[in-house]
Amino acid sequence: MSIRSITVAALISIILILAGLWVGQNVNLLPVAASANAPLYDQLFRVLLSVSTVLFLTIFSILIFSLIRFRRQMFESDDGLSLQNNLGLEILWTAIPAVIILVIGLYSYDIYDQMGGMVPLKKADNIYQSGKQAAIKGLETEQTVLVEGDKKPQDQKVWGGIGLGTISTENHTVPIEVTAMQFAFIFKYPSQNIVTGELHVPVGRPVELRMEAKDVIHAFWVPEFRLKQDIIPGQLTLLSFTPTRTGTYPIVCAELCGPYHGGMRSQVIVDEPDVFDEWLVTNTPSTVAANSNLSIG
Ligand SMILES: [Cu+2]
Repeated sequence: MSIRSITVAALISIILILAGLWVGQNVNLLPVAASANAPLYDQLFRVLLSVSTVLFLTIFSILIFSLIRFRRQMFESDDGLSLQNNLGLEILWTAIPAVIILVIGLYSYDIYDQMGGMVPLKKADNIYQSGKQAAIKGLETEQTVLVEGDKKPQDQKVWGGIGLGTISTENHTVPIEVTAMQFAFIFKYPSQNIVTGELHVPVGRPVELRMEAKDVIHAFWVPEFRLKQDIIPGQLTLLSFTPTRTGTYPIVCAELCGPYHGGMRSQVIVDEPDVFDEWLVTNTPSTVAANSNLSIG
């Protein structure tokens, strides 16, 4: 190889990598990010998009260049050169994808781990249960706490389970029980005894979903939260998130669960904490409200 062709190859590589980085940073294919978990996911997505862009441009440039440069010339009828075996080239085109896949695999694992995906379900459920107890207790003792002033209980829990990795421990969690069935999601606020078809959550406060299915496998997916978790009959699953942006976002069933799967949708309404508290109070059944009409925060 001549110095000239090495220089040209190096220049083209630099341009391709810069183009990949530019696309990764500037092309946004994702919906708005509305949970504390989202930036982690988006970071991974940007890296994947950059790598894919470089590969796409490289492969298609070589393909199109070869189609034009090595095309059959007019009046040319004999076979092309018989070229076989280039060990160096074969090692190169095996090694490069192997390294790329290894790096992407390790990086994805790291992101999944940071999201709390590697924490065993049992441990995550213990966390949910203590959060639920705290919420119910909070309901009973809210008045006492108010009298005592701003003595905020310190939360020292260890977080786990999908989504839990990005949850802050400063606030009380909002425990919610989710039941999935053909073809609806039902949300229950255990401390308030509210049952509803659409999910209401406060912005900035950690939410924990404890999910079970009545019939077949479903999946709870909110694209704006960048989180998805299966809901399985007879097998409890958990999902945690902290909403960071008020608004109404779609909840989509992401597991083919029957003929009306495509219609299995709901919405999550992320409210300011005071609006959410008001919603809780307004919707608490009268028997519970008689005991206390205060929020689970
Ligand atoms: Cu479903």
